[in-house]
Order: sequence, then structure tokens, then C-alpha cells
Amino acid sequence: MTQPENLVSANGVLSLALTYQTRTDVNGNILYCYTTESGAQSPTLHVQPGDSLRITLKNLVPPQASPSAMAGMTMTGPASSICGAGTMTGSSVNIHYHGTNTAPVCHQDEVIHTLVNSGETFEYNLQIPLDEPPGLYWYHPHVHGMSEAAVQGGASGALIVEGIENSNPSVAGLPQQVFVIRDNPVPGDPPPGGKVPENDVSLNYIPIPSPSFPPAIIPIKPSEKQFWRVLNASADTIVDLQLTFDGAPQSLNVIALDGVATGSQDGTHQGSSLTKTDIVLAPAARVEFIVNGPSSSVKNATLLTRSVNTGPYGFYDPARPLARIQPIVSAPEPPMTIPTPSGPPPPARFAGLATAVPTTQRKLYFSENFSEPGNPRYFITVDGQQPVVFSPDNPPAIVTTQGSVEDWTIENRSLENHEFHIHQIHFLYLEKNGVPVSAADAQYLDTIQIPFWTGTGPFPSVKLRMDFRGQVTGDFVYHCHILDHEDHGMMAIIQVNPAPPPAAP
Ligand SMILES: [Cu+2]
Repeated sequence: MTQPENLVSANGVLSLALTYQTRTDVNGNILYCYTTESGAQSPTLHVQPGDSLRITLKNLVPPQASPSAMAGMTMTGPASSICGAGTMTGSSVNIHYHGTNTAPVCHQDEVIHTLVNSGETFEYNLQIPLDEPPGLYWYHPHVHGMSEAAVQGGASGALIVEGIENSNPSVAGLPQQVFVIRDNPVPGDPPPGGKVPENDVSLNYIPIPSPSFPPAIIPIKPSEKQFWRVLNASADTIVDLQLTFDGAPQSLNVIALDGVATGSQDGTHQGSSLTKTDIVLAPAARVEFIVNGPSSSVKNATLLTRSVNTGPYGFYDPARPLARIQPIVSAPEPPMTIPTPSGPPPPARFAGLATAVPTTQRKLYFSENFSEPGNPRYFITVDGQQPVVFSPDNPPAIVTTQGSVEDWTIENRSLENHEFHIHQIHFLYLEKNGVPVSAADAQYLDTIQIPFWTGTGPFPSVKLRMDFRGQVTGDFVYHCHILDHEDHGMMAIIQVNPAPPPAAP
């Protein structure tokens, strides 16, 4: 298995051109890709905190190549809200920089109104904040109504903010590998069950088709220690990662979740590792961990996903192998190694959030309505408001002010899992079902799973502390990151207004 091509910033800038392309594969699935001028697909982008990421995006997908629930919809808001094209088509695209604490403005990380249509070219100039936590982020299309098709088509790549060795020096000097899990429709769309999943998966574009699941191969020197950075870029598939040696689950030394070093926000800024034997990764979630490669006496080393119970209405995500880890003496060295620390831990963007006093409490909930045949509707609603499917023209469901810290309880009132994600900020995980989570689980995340409701008893919930104290202002979205749900309405807008100027003395 190969690593995605690495593009590394220099002198504060990473500049590249991407084309957005499509083709149909032998199974009839429509593929999408961001491709560099040299033909590399979905390169891994490496930036430093404070860098500019400049991407010239050209959409080479032919007009109306893809079906879209929203095609033809015109952005009817004020002209000032239009960014790029004004009318959505079946081939519209844009780029979301998932997890980054960048600005939700046109030409940066704006996705509500940004459309790049067939034949058009668009310039991104993303300013990575100086206090962006070092770690693994990613980029993908985010046009409402067609995000599932674009992401399942393969248009996604890793974005690494460098410097994690300063947050947690235990990774210094380790060879690093980036693994991107993607999903795609099962050819012929057979009914799920047994060894037939709702979606097949791939690892770094190596397909792992059902029902035989031939795994990808990861060659590694016997017992070599490596740093693995895993992104679940699936549209709909939840994974529960595990590494087994001859059937025995191995301890994974977790360094970071969702781009933030674990344990790094306690005031010392120094990260600490967690030991886990399995890691649930919602669609869009990331985990970075140290592995000790198998010794030559291990006969069967496997990176796999365990089965995930997504609820009676959920997608069927069975157990399956992802990769066989092959200990061979002449294994190729991964192309990049983590450097030695260059300084103290970086300033923590979300410092002191655990002890901050929340200014507002809110309750939100996920729900579904299947009463209209052929028109499933998915909602994320502020308790007390009317459930509405997402439209770019909807007013903000939540309005707040820069500087605020808010506790949000998010309930799942439906019979399947949902994966809460908010753009532009991270949150601190406080409680599950009303009970404080353990210190190990109380991490900074940008995506979190809320398990399904069984139909009786209290609704499952999580409580999250949202941090609006940073530089981010403007309109941005929160949604379920199962993109089938997002495309069918499970998204809403939050508006963060600038803090009022300090009163005159
Ligand atoms: Cu969902």
C-alpha cells in the first residue's frame, strides 16, 4: 500500500492547484477526485500553524454529471452572501477544511454559499491560526445535498498541522503513515446483512470489497514502532478500529483525537497518551496513535473494524479486516518521519475550557420524519424550535457572541446513531447520558457520536462545552456527519457575532 503524495509548506505558504474530476469505475460507481497538476490524487497537505494554504481549485466535472437533490437551487440570499457561483448544479463543488479553526468567510472555510461550478476556477487562501493545535485534519467537498456522493466518490484528503512532537515528544523520530478510510456503495446495491455491508470500504484507495474483504497490505519492519494517523473519511460508515496479533487485541498508544493532542489542554499544554484496545471513529473523526509492529513470530497481524451497532434504522457496519500488517525485514521506510521537538508545547487554543463558566445552556436534538414516502427528512433542532430541513437560506438557528462558552446537551431522538460535528471550533466532551465522562474521555473533539434511541426510556445524550472565545466570527454550520443524513436536512446554521468593543473608560 502506498502513502498519499505529501505536499509540504515552505516559508509560510503551501500553494497548489487542484482539479476536481470524475469518472465511473468498473462497478458503475461514480468516482470524484481532487487531483494535483502532476496527477497525484488527494495529496496529504502539510502546513505549520500560522501558514497560508493557497489552493487554486478548477472544477473539471462536466455539467450535471451527478444527480442532486438540490440541483438548480438558486442562492436567494443577499448578493453579498454569494461566494463563487450563484446557482447550485449537479456538478457544484467546494472545499471544507474539516476541524480547522479557520475563518468561515469566502475564499477560506465558508461552505454555506460557496459553489464552484463546472468549468470554473476558484481561489482558496486559508489562514491557519497560529494557535491551531498540531494534528490531523482533512479536506472534502461540502455542497449540501450532494456531499455523500462526492465523499463516497473519493474526493477527500488529509491535512496535517505540523508540530505534534512539541505537544507530545513520544512521537519524535517515528516513521509516520497516514491511513484514509473511505466508503462507497456496494456494487449492485444488495440488501445488507451477514457479510454484505451497507457500504464497502477502502484504505488509501485500496478497495476491500464485500463479502470476502481482501485486506490491504501494510509492510513494516519486524517490531518497528510507527506513528499512524488514521482518518475515517467515510460518508456513512462508522468504524471501531482494532489491531490484533494472532487474534489478540493490541494496546494502541493514542496521541491525538480530532487533531488535538490528548491531555494537552490541562494548563501544562503537554499532551499525554491514552491506552486503548479499540477506537470508535465516527465518519470524519481522526485518531493518531503509536503502534509497535508485529514481531516476525506473529502469523496474522490485522488492522480491522469491529462491528458497530448503529440502531434499528442505522446503516449496517459489520466487522471486517482493513489491512494485514506484514513484518518483513526489507519493508520500505515510510516517506516521512516525525522530527525531534523544536520547542515547548504550543499555546493551547482551548485552554481552561474545563473550568470556564458557561454563559449559556442549550439543548439540541436529532430527529427523523419518514411520513412522506420518498422524502425522508432528517433534522437537528434547538429544543423549542420547529424542526426544519437545512437550506442555505435558513436563518441561524443559534445566535451567540464571540467570547461566550456554552454547554450544549445533544439528544438523539431517533432509532439510529448520529455523529454531531460543528465547523470552526472544537468542544470539550463533558457528559454522556447525564453522567460526567472519565478523565480519559474528556477530550477536545470536533465530531462525536450520539448513540441511537431504543424507542423507550430516556433519549441518549452527550453534553459538550462549546468554545466561542477564539477569533472565529460569522455564520457556519453544525450537522450530522453521516452525510446521507446531512444531505437530507440534518444541518443548521450558527451565527457568532463579534464581541462588543470594550466600554470607554
Ligand atoms: Cu446522522
